[in-house]
Amino acid sequence: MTPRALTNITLFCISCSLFPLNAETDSRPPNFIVIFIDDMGYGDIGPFGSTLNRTPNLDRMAKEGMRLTSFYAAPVCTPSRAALMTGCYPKRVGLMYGSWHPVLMPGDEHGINPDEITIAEILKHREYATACIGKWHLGDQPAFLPTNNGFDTFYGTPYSNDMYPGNTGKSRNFPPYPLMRDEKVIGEITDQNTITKNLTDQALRFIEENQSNPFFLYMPHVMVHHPLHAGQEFQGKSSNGILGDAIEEIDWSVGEVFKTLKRLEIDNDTLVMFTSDNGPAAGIAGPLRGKKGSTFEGGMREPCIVRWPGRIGAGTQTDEITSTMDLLPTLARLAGSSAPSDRIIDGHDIWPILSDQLGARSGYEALYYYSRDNLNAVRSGPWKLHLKGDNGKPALYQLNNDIGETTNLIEEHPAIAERLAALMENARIDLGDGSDRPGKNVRPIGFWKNPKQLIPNANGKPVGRGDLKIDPQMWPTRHVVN
Ligand SMILES: [Ca+2]
Repeated sequence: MTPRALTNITLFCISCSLFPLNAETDSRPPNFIVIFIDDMGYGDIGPFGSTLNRTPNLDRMAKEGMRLTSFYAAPVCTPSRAALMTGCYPKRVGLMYGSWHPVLMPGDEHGINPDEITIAEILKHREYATACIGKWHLGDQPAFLPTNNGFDTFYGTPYSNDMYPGNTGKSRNFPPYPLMRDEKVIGEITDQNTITKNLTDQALRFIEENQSNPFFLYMPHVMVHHPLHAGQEFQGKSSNGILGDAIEEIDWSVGEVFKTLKRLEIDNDTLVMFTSDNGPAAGIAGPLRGKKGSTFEGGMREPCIVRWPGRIGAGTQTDEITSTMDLLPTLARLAGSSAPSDRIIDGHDIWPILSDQLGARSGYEALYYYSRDNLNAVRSGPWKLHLKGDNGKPALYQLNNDIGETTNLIEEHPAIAERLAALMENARIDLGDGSDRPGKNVRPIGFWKNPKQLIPNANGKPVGRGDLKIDPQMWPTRHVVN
């Protein structure tokens, strides 16, 4: 951690101590478990209407907790994880893109700026034990790894499971797929069939070891990103091919987490959130239009369930606009802390919504849909203006009546379209749009000089960069870490 980041944390922790703990956190602040699935769609699990995949543990979780039906992430992996960790739009923290690919690649010179304050850092300063068990994907150089960004421990993979030697598409020349503990490569993953089970075992062990102190377990599963795999007990068991097998194994994993919490009698002390990092790649978005990578709803609206017995009403749901960016301010508040006040945080404390307080409303006057560095759409209340709607032309959708974005109402409601267009202009000034509109409130991305792959390629050549041309102007400022 850099001295500047330490100072920032010290400053806001001094300020937290001026405030008494919330009633919610009276004696012991709650544990937090965030289960973040890769590439799972809005329609891929039972509580969100799937009849293809059997998800009994998630069905029960939804019956015992709250379903969030307008919960948003970013359209692809790296930006989505950046938003969750920092409480900010990926564009604000420079992570809307990898250096030469839509996401960070092995040995990328970019990563999360260590000066950003992550949710793990905030909880660490409230004496939480913190672990990241699964796929990180916010940079694989030393300063960018979880253990330098608020996590006591990291077990898992630094980036996506399709970045392995067998995937030769576009002459990528990927090195072996690393398995890491903290900052060390402890092996190469050659058999992805065991990955969900392995991560689950590690997570259960962490819960067990930290049962008597507050903990934050961030569990970004490697599945169900392609190549899809499932453990032997799940292979061929679903009616939906290998995707169904992999989803049913994820559901099993969720069930094991709850079993462990109950056995250790900390179920009532633990808030568990389950969601996905972007729309479906292989799965389905249910009633939504578009899939992974899209700024239609299917690319960014996620299935989301939050459960905390006795604190969050059983069988409740909300359609208020919420997002991965809300985790940081919400978990910080529940832990008796608060979001940093020395910088812009885009997320909102959604505890009033989760606890079903009368009249609790979304904090988003506008929610922005970025694809890479391009501002494509905005949502305000039920209305969404998509600049690249039908036939690539601007379209206005009323999502409460038309969740599938089928009917363009721009002719019927010009004043609403104009109001939303003005909101988009605010975002262009603040966050930017394309390389000619850099945005006045974007912060530097982390930059590591002369990055090294965690495992060199056997043929001695680096990872292939493909043919994507990216304008370096996209990052107006960089924080050189080394
Ligand atoms: Ca993903």
